[in-house]
Amino acid sequence: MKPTIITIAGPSASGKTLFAQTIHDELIEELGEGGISIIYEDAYYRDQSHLTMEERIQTNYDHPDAFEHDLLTKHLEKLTNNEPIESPEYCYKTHTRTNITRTFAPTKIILVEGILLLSNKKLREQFDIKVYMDTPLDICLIRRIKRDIVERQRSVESVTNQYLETVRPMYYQYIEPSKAWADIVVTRGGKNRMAIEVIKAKIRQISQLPPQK
Ligand code: UZR
Ligand code: MG
Repeated sequence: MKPTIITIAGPSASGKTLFAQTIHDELIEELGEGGISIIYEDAYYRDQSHLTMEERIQTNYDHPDAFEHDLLTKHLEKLTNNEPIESPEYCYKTHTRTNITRTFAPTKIILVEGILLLSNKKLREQFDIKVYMDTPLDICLIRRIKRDIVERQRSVESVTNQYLETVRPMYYQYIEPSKAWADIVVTRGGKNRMAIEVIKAKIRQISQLPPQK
């Protein structure tokens, strides 16, 4: 059977990771070995090892060009053909790819989450189901300040500067318009229980598991 690829796109700190992780964790036992996995668009930020730290800090990480979408497209094509990939790893501290890659075997269901996945035509063609997290931007900003300080070692100053310089403008230029490509638009964030259940039910149906109440 060909893997089914489900994308979860939407603004930074909108709850994409939580949404994907929750679906994954709640289905992993039922689907068993090789059943479901997650790919992160973040892992496909470009290798910047040839740039100085100063240059790397100047990169606009909210622009489609910051990602190696061609590589991700190639990888999704391979997975669709049931072939394994060597998945890259990105380091937020050094702003570049690490030299570690992981062998990633195809699973029946593949969730792909990231901010700009619906902005790229070739990528869109790879997705069987397209979900967009339509969390209000002010909620995203609050979540992002908290998250980046705790998990990505940033200051309030650096998060708010980034927000004004790139996160907000690129949201209006690329992310928000990409919502038009979505099949399903999720409101209120990654804890939207009914949205989680709807996607889970669809996955059960695709995987030919009995429906649950
Ligand atoms: P999510 N990002 C960084 O801050 N540094 C990097 O080296 C690479 C990415 C941020 C990026 C984007 N932008 O908003 C966010 N900025 O990671 C996407 N500025 O990740 O969807 O998990 O929020
Ligand atoms: Mg995330």
